[in-house]
Amino acid sequence: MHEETPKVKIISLVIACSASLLIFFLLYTLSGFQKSKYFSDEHKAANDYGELLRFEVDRELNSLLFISNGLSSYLTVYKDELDPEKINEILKDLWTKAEHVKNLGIAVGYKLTYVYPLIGNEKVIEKDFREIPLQWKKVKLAIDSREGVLDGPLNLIQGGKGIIYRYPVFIDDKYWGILSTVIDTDSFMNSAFKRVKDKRYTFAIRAENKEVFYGDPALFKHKGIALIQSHLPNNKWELAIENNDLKLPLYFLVLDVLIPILSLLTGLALYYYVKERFRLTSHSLTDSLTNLPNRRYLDNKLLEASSDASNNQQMLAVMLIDVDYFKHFNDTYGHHFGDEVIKRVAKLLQLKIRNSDTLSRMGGDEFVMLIENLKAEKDIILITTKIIESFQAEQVVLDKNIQITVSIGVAINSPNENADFKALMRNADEALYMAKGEGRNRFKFYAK
Ligand code: GH3
Ligand code: MG
Repeated sequence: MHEETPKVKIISLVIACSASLLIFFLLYTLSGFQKSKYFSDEHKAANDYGELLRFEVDRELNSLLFISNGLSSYLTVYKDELDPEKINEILKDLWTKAEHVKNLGIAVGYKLTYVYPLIGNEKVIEKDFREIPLQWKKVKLAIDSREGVLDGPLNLIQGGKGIIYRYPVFIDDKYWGILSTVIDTDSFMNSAFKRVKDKRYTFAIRAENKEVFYGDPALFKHKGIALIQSHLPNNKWELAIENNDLKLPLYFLVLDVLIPILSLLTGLALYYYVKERFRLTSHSLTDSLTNLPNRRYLDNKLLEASSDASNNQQMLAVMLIDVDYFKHFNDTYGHHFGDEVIKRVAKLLQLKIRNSDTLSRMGGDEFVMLIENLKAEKDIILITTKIIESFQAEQVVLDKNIQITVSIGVAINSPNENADFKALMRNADEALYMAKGEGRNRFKFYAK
């Protein structure tokens, strides 16, 4: 394993990309969740405001509806002594006290008999409701249902717009007539909402026939508006409320930009971090000159191998291989040349190992070959002979023909004794010393 192999790059890239994407989706989902919470809170605020408006409409209307109740009671109680003058007096009194009322009318049967004030309303006097198709429907509904009916806003016969409250009067269970309270739409609306005006909201109201009579009709087509229904006597109005503050706060926009940047930066940092980790781990166990396992790796491996050998009663061999007169290469051709010689030695030794063997560089010109599960001593003789032989041919290193030889010290752990890797290393070193002493370019077995 060496630094910056394509494999390491790909693994680092995959880890970094996955983490980057994960962070992106996580942050994106979180921010989306926050956004929808923000919108839902704002929408709820608009809804609450709508409820307040509806309450104000109901409140303002109730006081007007009671006029009819009172008048109806009067007519029922004094049914036998009704006189036009008294009725007009009562209408005047009620009209003076009431706010937003354009006029009050009483139809005896179906014809409007009394109207107060008369001035400006002369046109309607003596009108028969059955001959006013636009109004008859609601008048009939009031009579049939025996309940008050709110009609409008609608165009009035006498001109202008108004909301009309019709209240049927039944005396002795027989239809007697109808009371009309004509309400000035603008005055009513302005009064109803004067206490609850709020610049943060825009609203509009439409009647049952979908005609918008208050506010901007386009509001009903806007997205994200709150819709509230106001239930009136036999009528329904619909309120559309828009939250003017419903603009995404700046920090959401900043987040939209920051999230991809943050995810990318995390990915990038992770890429270099993972690559560095790979480099460090591979470095800590690998010799950087030859890419062979280093002494640290070997120490662990020896520990493992000697315990395996003891447990399974197997033979274990340690070969210490040292280049002969290596200093000479350094001294003659320089340190760099010496390095190339070490690399060549590593390569030649690598050709001689099996998959189950471990070749490592101890440092300097010294290598260790660990041979596990050795079947017989003669096998090791075969390997060492082959190694010595492989160095007999001249080598070309950096355009120089040189002769490299090695000396080998071998220590074997027999299957019936507990393997002690420290002792093995010591013995192999002793054997190597002997090989050197006997003239080099040879192998020596440790003998007790
Ligand atoms: P001997 O036959 O007794 O082994 O003689 P030698 O000259 O090989 O002596 P020895 O093994 O003791 O010397 C190893 C030398 O290798 C000592 C040191 O200067 C040199 N050396 C150690 N590490 C490196 C290295 O990484 N590169 C190079 N070029 N030289 C190194
Ligand atoms: Mg040497």
